[in-house]
Order: sequence, then C-alpha cells, then structure tokens
Amino acid sequence: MEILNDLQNRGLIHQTTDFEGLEKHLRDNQVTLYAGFDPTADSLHIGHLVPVLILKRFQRAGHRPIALIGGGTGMIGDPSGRSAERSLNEAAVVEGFSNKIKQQLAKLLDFDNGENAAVARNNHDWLGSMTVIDFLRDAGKHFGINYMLAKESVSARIEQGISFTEFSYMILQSLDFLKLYEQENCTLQIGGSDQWGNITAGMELIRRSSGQDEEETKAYGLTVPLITKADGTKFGKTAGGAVWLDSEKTSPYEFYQFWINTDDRDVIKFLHYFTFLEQEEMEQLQSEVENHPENRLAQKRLAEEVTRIVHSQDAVEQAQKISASLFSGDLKQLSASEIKQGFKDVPTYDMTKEDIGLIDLLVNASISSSKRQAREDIKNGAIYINGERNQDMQYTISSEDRIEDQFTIIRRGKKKYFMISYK
Ligand code: 383
Repeated sequence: MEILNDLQNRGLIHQTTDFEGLEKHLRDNQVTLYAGFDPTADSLHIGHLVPVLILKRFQRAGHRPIALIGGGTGMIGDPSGRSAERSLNEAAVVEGFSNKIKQQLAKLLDFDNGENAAVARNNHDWLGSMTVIDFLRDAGKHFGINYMLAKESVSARIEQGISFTEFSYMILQSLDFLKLYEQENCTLQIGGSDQWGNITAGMELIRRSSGQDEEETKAYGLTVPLITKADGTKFGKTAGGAVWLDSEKTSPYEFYQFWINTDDRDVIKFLHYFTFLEQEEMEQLQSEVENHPENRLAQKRLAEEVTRIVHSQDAVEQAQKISASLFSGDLKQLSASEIKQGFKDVPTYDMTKEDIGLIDLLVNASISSSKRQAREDIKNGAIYINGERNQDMQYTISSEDRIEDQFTIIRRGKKKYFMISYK
C-alpha cells in the first residue's frame, strides 16, 4: 500500500501541505524527509514515538529519513504548545542530552541498511557557528513580524509574554529545513500538530531563498494528530510522570504495564498509531475488544509490539514473566533485577543483613501495626514470604529468604506487597 494511504488508514495524518502533490512526489521519488527532536531531557518519551515511527514507516516504504537532533535549537526553546517560557539548560547539559537522544534514535531507526539508511544530523553543526549578523541579514529579512506574530506558537503567548529568544525559534527551525533541503535534498518535514507553524515557516523560507513560487518548490509538510484519550486525561503520563524510552528511567516492565492498562476505547487507535500490525489483524482485535473485552487481547498485543519495538523481544518476555509471577504470587523464579522492576512502587523497608524474627520485622517495617496484630496476621495465614505462606510464629528471617542476597518480598493479605531491601 502506498505510504500516505497507510498513514491515512491509521489516522496518522493531521495536516499536509498539498496532499496530491506530496502523493505524486512520493510515488515518483525516493524522498528524503526529516523530523526534529530537541534535547530537553536525557531521554525521549512516548510522546516522541509516533513521529519516530512515522520516519520508520517512510523508511520501510523505501524513503530516506533524517533524525535531526536539536543541539542548537535545544539551546533556545520552542514556544510551540507551551504556555510559559522555558528555562534554559547549560550548553554541556544540552550536549549530553543530545548524545543520549542520538543513541536512542539509532536504536529505533535503521542507521545502516545501505540504500535508504537513516541518518542523524545535529543542527548545532550549522546553527552553533552562525553569526548574529548573518542570522539577521540572511534569515531575518525573510520573516515579516506580522507573519511571525500570527503563528499560533507566538499569538498564544502574547498575553502571558514571550522572550525574543523563543519568538525567534521558528527562524532557526526554518533554517534547518532550508539547510537540509539544499544539502540533502530533503523535501518533507514531519512533526506533531504543534509543529505545523514551524514546518510551514521553513517551507516559506525555502521558497523565498530560492526565489521560486509555491508551484515550483518541492517542499512539503505533514503533521500527525495530538494523541487524545477517551477519558480526557493527558496521554503518556502516569502517576510516576512521563513514560520514558530509556529503560533506566522507565523499566521495560513498567513500560509494558503502561500499554496493558490502555482503555478499551483507546486500544485500537493506539494499535494503529504505535504498531506496524496489518489492518486485518487490527480488525480481528477490534472484534475481540467488542466481544471479549475481559481477555484484554488487544492490550496484550499492543504492549508486546511497542515493548518489542522500543526495547526487545527479551524485554517483552521478561515483562510477561514478571506480570505472571505477580499475578500468581509465585515469586520464586524472579531474579533480583526482575523483582526490582516489578516492585518499584511498593513500600520499601531498608535494613542491614542480620537475622530477625518475623514478628519483629512485620512491626519494624510497618507491615503489621503491632506485635499483637503481627501474631494475628501470621496465625491467619495472611503473611507470605517471597510468595510462600508462613504461619510459623517463631520464624527467623535469614539469608535464606534473601533473593540474590538483596531483597525479601513480604505480602500481607491478597495483594499488599512490601519490599525488604538489604544494605
Ligand atoms: C528542532 C529543529 C528542527 C525541527 C524540529 C525541531 C524540534 C521541534 C520540537 N519538537 C518536539 C520536541 O523536540 O520542539 N521544534 O520535543 C516534539 N518532537 C516530536 C513531534 C512532537 C514535538 O520531537 O509533536 C512530538 O515529538 O514533532 O512536540 O529543524
């Protein structure tokens, strides 16, 4: 199927400049396209995933993606979609973030598959050395103030206030599109719907610098929709904050769980956005959601696919193993690192590696409210050590109960978990 049709069927096209022209351009050429990512943190998060996957979809269709890292623009701050001025990071911090993000993008896109290998560029390479005189003479002259003021990213901020720094951001992103257009024959920029103003500004700069009119210039823009959820809450946020692509920040198990928890009303849409599954399979899953929602098959498939794309098949299997163990309460086969992922959010009690009576431990770790309560809990069979019920009042917790000498998991009742962590 043609790439634009595929994107359309998946509901992935919010706006395009000249749809028919772009369709023909993609049919007749191997097109170089780009999307930009500003290094505002040490990792991308799932909000970045849709545009990254769009680059991948184009790559699979034979086109050539450029992942642009905003080492220069990240020093300035895009006002698009933000209600307040950003705080600036030090140059060394932005550089560190850029390197990390580049590595993540290299994992997600094929950087060495010959023919249409993806490439990474960093706009610090050209923006970092541009003089202010050149900036104002060569770029600034092409931008009318009224044109800039009319952009949503600026007009939305007039009341609240916007610095000249952020006001100028669109010119920098436009210079990138021009640069990549001239040097890499890059004719398409994609981004989220928040990027529409910046993308069209770049097309305008390309037209003006080349003196061509709209018809002659082969530069296009495409944006993807903002991701919304049926319950109205913001996509991509959990109680613990953003869902990061870095496994150190969001473990593969948490990542997997995030997708498993998708609402029935959203899951089919997310399969379209975040996976490469064929329409037919997604339709089958849709009827599963309608007829057997309790099986959560679509959620499982979504979690599997996205976790595999971002992490690996091993990560999927590990996440499934942790989920199954937590569900059955049988923790024996989990490694310390799996325990750590699965029990990240449970109350943790730190202690030194010394033997301690079970009753004392229950009280010290605030698992039972008093010694009397602790005895009661043990007697009632409500206490489990690493998944095994323990009804021995005299029991001593020792090295035997430490998983890889690091943790003991205590459960009280059906599903109240506590982690004992040893120093
Ligand atoms: C910088 C220089 C360019 C082209 C783009 C940029 C970055 C752009 C931006 N993008 C967001 C970001 O970096 O700020 N000005 O966090 C996000 N993107 C993508 C997508 C999205 C946007 O990286 O909508 C979500 O992920 O466009 O918010 O020459």
